[in-house]
Amino acid sequence: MPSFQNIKKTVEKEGLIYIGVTSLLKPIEDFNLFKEWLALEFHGEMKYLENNLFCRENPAHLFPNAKSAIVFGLPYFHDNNTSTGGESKIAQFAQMRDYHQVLKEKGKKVIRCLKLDSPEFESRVYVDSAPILERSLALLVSNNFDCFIGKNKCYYHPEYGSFLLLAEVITSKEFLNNMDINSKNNSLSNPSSPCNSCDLCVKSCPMNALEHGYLNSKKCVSYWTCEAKNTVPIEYWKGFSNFFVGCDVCQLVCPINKKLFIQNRHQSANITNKISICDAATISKDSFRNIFSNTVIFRIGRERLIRNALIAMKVANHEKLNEAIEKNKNEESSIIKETICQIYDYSG
Ligand code: B12
Ligand code: SF4
Ligand code: SF4
Repeated sequence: MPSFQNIKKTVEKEGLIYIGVTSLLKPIEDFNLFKEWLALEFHGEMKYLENNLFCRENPAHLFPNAKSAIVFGLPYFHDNNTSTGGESKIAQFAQMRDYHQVLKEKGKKVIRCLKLDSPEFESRVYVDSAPILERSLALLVSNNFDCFIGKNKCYYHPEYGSFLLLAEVITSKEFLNNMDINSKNNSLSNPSSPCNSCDLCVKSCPMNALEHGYLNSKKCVSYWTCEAKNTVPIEYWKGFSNFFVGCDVCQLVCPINKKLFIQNRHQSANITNKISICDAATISKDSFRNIFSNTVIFRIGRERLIRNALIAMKVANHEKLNEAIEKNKNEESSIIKETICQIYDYSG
């Protein structure tokens, strides 16, 4: 039987952070928060989030006999230039090898470790796209840590802050459940929560997207730059002044993260795509493939990268904007064409 120590060792050998393990006997209590968020329509066009709610309520429904979850994280803070002033940037999760690939590969090694002693059990690794409330699951297994959900809605680990990408192995193996979310002391109402005397993230969000205790995706720069499939309504453009792929503002301003940045830098060897907005706005198909094929930006696609970069250039009154528009004149993409039309309508 694999001991917790063996699993933890395998996770750590892969450069990951072991967060914990839990049995899936009970539904996830935060599911109510998720339902409220959907009811407020804060998910915007991400309609897929309405599907498979029964799995979000309890990952035990992901496959027959799923019994336990092992949760781990990939620390990824690497940019000590935390200033968000100056030229618009790419958020840190998009500056490294696609974390879905990294965590899937490493998760499979955790499964191999499980299989060594218990080959009869079925185990699957999930990152991001499955119907799992990953932050809630991480919080649920973090019973012994001083972990919490910040007002910026991110999951915080005491040593790595919020710059930690999450993944989980769900397995039919049963572990003894010693986790009880009700007995925990990590909610925002906890008198010792670091967020009680702070609301820097809420105040610093360029679009006031953190509202009613939730994140309203329809206002969030990360949503518009990474998820929006078509053109971006002009009213949301001003948020592109700090980031044009993803957004790290509400994490970078956080004093807890700032304290940890001094000690920890990760993933520096994997940075593949430092690129200026101007180069992004005029990128060729070949360069796009060469530079981004292993990053999350490849999922976003060239058209939307150009869309975002043109918007960021317009908002910044960039001196090379006309040059970039000229270079895109013959682009067939309707998103790029329509964005250029919007640029002429934009008055700031
Ligand atoms: C949809 C989505 C988005 C949307 C919506 C984000 C949001 N806050 O909901 C958009 C596109 C805006 C987005 C942006 C980002 N995302 Co995103 N996203 C997701 C996804 C796919 C689902 C999230 C979801 O269910 N949202 C619904 C709302 C209701 O959930 P929530 O706000 O996270 O709150 C949940 C818990 O935190 C808890 N909760 C909330 N408040 C409170 C309060 C208390 C007191 C307690 C106890 C619990 C609690 O209950 C809720 C229900 O589970 C997850 C992957 C996954 N499958 O979980 C990644 C995920 C949340 N994203 C992630 C990342 C890295 C980002 C970005 C940093 C990327 C970037 N740099 O641009 C930003 C951060 C924005 C932010 N401040 O949250 C990571 C977060 C890691 C972490 N340490 O928290 C995840 C987990 C992906 C991963 N596998 O690592 N994302
Ligand atoms: S900035 Fe302040 S309120 Fe926001 S998550 Fe960090 S400590 Fe909490
Ligand atoms: S990711 Fe950016 S836009 Fe979204 S809530 Fe945080 S600061 Fe606001």
